[in-house]
Amino acid sequence: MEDKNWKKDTIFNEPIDKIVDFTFDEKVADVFEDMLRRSIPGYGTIISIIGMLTKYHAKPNTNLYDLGSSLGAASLVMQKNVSVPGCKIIAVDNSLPMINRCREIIKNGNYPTPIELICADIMDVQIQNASMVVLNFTLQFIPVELRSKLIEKIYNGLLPGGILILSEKISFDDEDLNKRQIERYHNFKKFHGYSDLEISAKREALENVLIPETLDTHFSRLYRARFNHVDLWYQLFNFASIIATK
Ligand code: GEK
Repeated sequence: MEDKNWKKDTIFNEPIDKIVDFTFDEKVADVFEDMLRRSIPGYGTIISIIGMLTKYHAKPNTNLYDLGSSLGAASLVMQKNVSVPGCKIIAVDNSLPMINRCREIIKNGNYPTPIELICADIMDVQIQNASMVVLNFTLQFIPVELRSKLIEKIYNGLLPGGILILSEKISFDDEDLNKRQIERYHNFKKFHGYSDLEISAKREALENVLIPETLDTHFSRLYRARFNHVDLWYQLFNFASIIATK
């Protein structure tokens, strides 16, 4: 784990009478770097591989999308690694606190590829002329019945040979395996300083908001959308990332 001075996530540290559904508000945006690194196994690795993939897949004069961009970690690593001219990074999030903090974070970067920030629902954003699209732990927050529509829109907006990087929290059909992976994941969180109380409160708050699906469901949806290759490149416990190529 990197040793940075991020503000510590203590959002679920106190007993709360009634847990309300998780939202991406000001309080969350304020501690989000710390939260992601202590809550997503391998988050730092995934971000750095998004950078590596950018180097070899970004095509000149195309758009690179970061959908559900939060504080712009994926956008920034793409910006640093684009090695061709005429690209634009389009970062979209529907949380204004996230977009506002992201604007502060990206403002000092001195790179030739611009980042355009858009505060909008990713369901409403047009995808066009894209050589790369990143959905890094965002699809899981989209209502299940809208997910195929979004994946099809991304497919249509990608150029031939373009890639979608899809990272998700996943579930398993095998109940025992599912339980074991969740237990390992909770131990991961404990290992990184979250208490049992924080872990169970966060779990409850996310229950109606973050809906994980199995890898099979993701693969079928991506093939149905006509992606040529769907490759699992990363899995750690119940977190996974896929590269789908048009
Ligand atoms: C990262 N990708 O650091 N439209 C736009 N944004 C949305 C929507 C929507 N319909 N639903 C949720 N979001 C980032 C991490 S976090 C993952 C992504 C997590 C946004 C939401 O506001 C939040 O910023 C982001 O998706 C999910 O690489 O919190 O587990």
